[in-house]
Amino acid sequence: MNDVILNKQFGIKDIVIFNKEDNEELTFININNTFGTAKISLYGAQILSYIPKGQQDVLWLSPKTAFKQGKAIRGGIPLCFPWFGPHVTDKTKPQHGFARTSNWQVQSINQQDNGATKVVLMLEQSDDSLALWPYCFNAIVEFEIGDSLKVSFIVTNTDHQKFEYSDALHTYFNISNIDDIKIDGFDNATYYEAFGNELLLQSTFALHPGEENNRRYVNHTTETVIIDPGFNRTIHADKAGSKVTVVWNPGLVTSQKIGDMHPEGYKNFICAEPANAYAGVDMIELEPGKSFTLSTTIMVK
Ligand code: TA6
Repeated sequence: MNDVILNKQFGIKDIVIFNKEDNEELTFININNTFGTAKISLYGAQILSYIPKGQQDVLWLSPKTAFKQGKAIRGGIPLCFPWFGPHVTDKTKPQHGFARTSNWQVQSINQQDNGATKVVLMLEQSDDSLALWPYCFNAIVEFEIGDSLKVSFIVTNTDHQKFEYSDALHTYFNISNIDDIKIDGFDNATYYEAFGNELLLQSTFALHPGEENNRRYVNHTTETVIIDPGFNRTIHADKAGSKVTVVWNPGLVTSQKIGDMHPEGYKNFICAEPANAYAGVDMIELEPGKSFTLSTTIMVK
């Protein structure tokens, strides 16, 4: 994508700048407004950084991520669509769907009256997507960069038949140390362990230090709160249009198997993911012409 043309069409002087940095393959939108800075990749429609003024980054990005077409970017908020995790019947299809490895178009970028910046990106079916998922769709991601970060993912069925899909905002939160944080918002919540089938109940939230934590909380429609004394902050991640929250941290053993992060990288993030993602239980069903929105609003206090 040509960043010179994008800057002419959508750039906003001193606030919104497109560049390729030293990367030939991907194009990024850099935002610098009164509330802070942010960086969004057109590849994947993925926000990689959101730094409210005076803060550490709210999002974690792996220093080892490849930034290459065909490979998902490790960090920020990858978008999982139209399925979550491995494809249910065909394991050769890409994990977490194709949205995060597609090139999205810019639809609009505007400054809001309150000084926030709104970026709207779009994706529709292509020969590649139809080969993986045989439906016509229109997908929009709206990012609002202000005193909070709001991300909305809107899918419209533009086909003549109904379809089902899963989605998730696979958010990597930047934390000071996995051993020191606390997570609120899951007391007495029911969950499935990873891809297991047994529904379990937890009284209070406890991460297992150093081990992989991978839980899918079902019927969970409320906010996730990350209390981080090391960064002297609490992150509130509210959501709408989602009945599942996935909480994931790979721990040391799994991290060592993930090529695009440092083995110790797991210490510095926790994924808390608003989702609609449980095959047969929690899918979104859309009739032709209908739309559905999944969104999250992230605020640091
Ligand atoms: O959200 C948890 C999860 O589904 C885990 O099972 C783990 O595989 C993670 O996502 C990351 O997936 P990725 O394909 O990005 O390596």
